[in-house]
Amino acid sequence: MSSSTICLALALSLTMGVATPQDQASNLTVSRAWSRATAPSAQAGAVFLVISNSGSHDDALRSVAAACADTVELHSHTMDDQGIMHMDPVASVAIPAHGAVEFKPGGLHIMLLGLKHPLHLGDHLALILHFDHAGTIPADALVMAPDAMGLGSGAPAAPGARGP
Ligand SMILES: [Cu+2]
Repeated sequence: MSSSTICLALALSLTMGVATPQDQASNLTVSRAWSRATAPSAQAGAVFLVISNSGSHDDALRSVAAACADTVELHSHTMDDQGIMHMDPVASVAIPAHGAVEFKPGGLHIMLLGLKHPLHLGDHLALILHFDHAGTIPADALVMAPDAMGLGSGAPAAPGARGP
């Protein structure tokens, strides 16, 4: 087998998200991925999701790729002294062992920059998440209404309806 053949095989397996020989891969679960519909002229969008780590090793989300955007960044939201929200790029997001991290409006989010087309209600966005240890994991984000606050609702969750 030539080295170029090996390269191609590796690239293909990475694309398909199966280049994860370690059993750590099965410890991460990406769920409840969603986004918001954008205005026709919008240049940016955001994706929210939940990453659970059932394993005993910490991992970290390093980057995300999305076919619908030129650039994808990991962002956090912080409030300054004046009560004004700011978005800040973060280099990676730690996914602690036996823990879960929720990306949600007003908090961590996956920022889509340079949208190639508007995001329409009901669209599905194909994402590929790259983790330090688990390798690549694909995700499918459902586009919700522009004012949606979570998957399956166009309104804020009812009081007491907290997830697990
Ligand atoms: Cu952002």
